[in-house]
Amino acid sequence: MKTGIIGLPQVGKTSLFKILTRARLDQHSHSREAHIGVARVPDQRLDKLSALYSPQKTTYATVEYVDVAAIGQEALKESAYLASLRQVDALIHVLRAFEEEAIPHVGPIDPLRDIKNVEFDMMVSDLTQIEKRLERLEKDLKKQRSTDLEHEHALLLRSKDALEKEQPLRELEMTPEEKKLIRGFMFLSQKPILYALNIGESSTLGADLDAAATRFKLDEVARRPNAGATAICGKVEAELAEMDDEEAADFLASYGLHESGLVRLIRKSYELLGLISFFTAGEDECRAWTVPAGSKAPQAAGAIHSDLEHHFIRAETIRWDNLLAAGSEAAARAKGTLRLEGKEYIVQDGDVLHIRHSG
Ligand SMILES: Nc1nc2c(ncn2[C@@H]2O[C@H](COP(=O)(O)OP(=O)(O)OP(=O)(O)O)[C@@H](O)[C@H]2O)c(=O)[nH]1
Ligand SMILES: [Mg+2]
Repeated sequence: MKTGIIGLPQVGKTSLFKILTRARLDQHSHSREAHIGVARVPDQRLDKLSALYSPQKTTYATVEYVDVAAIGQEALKESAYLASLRQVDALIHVLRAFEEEAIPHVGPIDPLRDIKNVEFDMMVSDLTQIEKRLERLEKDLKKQRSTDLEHEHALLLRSKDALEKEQPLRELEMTPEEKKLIRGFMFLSQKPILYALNIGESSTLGADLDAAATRFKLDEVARRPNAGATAICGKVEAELAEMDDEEAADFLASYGLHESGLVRLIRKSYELLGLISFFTAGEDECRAWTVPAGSKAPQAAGAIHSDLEHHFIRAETIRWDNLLAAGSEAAARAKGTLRLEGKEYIVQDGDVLHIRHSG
């Protein structure tokens, strides 16, 4: 699962990517080639489990980010650019919301205008692709009727209709079969999107971050299907990235923050991908595992090891906070908060699982 970092020129995409992934990039590289990096998903639940077990190793979930070059009508006509953008599963749209004379921007600071413009360009790109495909399909359908082709044709017409009304495809309701039918097109406007306001530094940053979406009028777009909004301050995050944990905590407190905007952004982009975490806890390792929301217990077991999925019998299951409250698995079993779940159990975010298997 990859999340692409997109946005207009010079809005802070690469800065955000570097802080997210702690990657060192060549400052002068301006190639269209995308940079890929991995970020750890911070998780206080896992930290607390680790404090209980003192394992040799603590392993966090991860998300992959891709820093794609600035988006625009011209870039979207380049096949290499389009290809790297289409490949991602979700988008973070970085929006210029900081004031800085020295760094040019297209007109005054107006994130909602930027959202609309970038959205429009992505929809035009999808529409072009749909029109090309429809032309072919209609030729083929004249030669030979087939239900598959007819379904595709109907769905593409519906998509075209939406796009012509300036409705991105992520807002269109589709059955899982329909989604599968058009998955191959990797439409840009179909990808879930997180709007990330890059706001300026201030002494009241905590309150400013919380108020940013409303201040910049993003509440409405953030409520739409498969969309969300968050705010960060790239400048402060860059400074935080250089500090050790204690220093960072003091620094955050001085801004009235208890967690960095970056932590929130990572968590939101993880949710946007439709992912949840479950844990395994023991003295060797405490670990967060990633599965799509709605996964059943054997599928979760399979995330750990495919053998565990094939030989799955049951999962000893307890919510992370109930385990902490009990103090140990044995105590939880005695209290009755540790349950045995079978093959149909839908794993919940924050479950601690112990897989029983016959392998
Ligand atoms: N004041 C301020 N400057 C920032 C912030 N974030 C980034 N910048 C500056 O903005 C300039 C562009 O930052 P980049 O991260 O390279 O932006 P980009 O979106 O990757 O730019 P392109 O890839 O060229 O489109 C740099 O000079 C950064 O130092 C911020 O939060 N506040
Ligand atoms: Mg860049």
